[in-house]
Amino acid sequence: MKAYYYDNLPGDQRLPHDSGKAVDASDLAQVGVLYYHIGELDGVNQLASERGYKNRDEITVSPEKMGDIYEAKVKSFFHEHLHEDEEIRYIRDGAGYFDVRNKGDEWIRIQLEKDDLIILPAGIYHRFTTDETNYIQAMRLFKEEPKWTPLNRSEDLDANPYRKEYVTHFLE
Ligand code: KMT
Ligand code: NI
Repeated sequence: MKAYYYDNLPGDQRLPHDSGKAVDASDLAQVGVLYYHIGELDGVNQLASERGYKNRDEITVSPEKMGDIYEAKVKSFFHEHLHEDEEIRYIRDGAGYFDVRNKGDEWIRIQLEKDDLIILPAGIYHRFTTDETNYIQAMRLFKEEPKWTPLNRSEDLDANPYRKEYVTHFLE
C-alpha cells in the first residue's frame, strides 16, 4: 500500500497522479479507512468472522475478462459515490487505486496490490480505477445481501442517514 494526495491534473485516470505529498495509515484511519496486509487467507477469514461477514465473491477487472464493456466499467467505477455498507476489498492479484475524500474534500489516492485489504466505511465518498496494467483481481466481502448500490455524489445525499452518520463520526 502506498497513499498520497491526488494531483488533480488532466490525464488518464489510470496514471499514478502522484502529487508527491504522502499520506500514511494514520491519516487514512482519521477518515475511517482501514488498511491491512494479509498474506494468508486464514487472516481474511478471521477478520470476516470478527466483523460478521458471511459471504464473498471474486471479481476480475480486465479487458480479457470483461471484453467490450471494460472501458465503460472502468469509467463507471470512477464516478464519485458512497455506499450504505462498508466496502471491503482484498486484492488477490494485479493492482489498482481507490481514491477517498479527506476532511478538506481533497482526493487521497490509495494504491493497492496483491494481499492488500482495505475497508472503506459506509458513507465515505470514493471511486476506484485500475492502473496502467489494466488488471486487478479482488475478493469482495459482504454480510448478507450486499448493499453495493453506488449512490453518486449529490447534495441530496447530505440528508442520507448513512452519510450523516459518517460525517458526524469522521468529519466533524
Ligand atoms: C468498486 O467498488 O468500485 C469495485 O468493486 C471495483 C472492483 S474491486 C477492486
Ligand atoms: Ni464503491
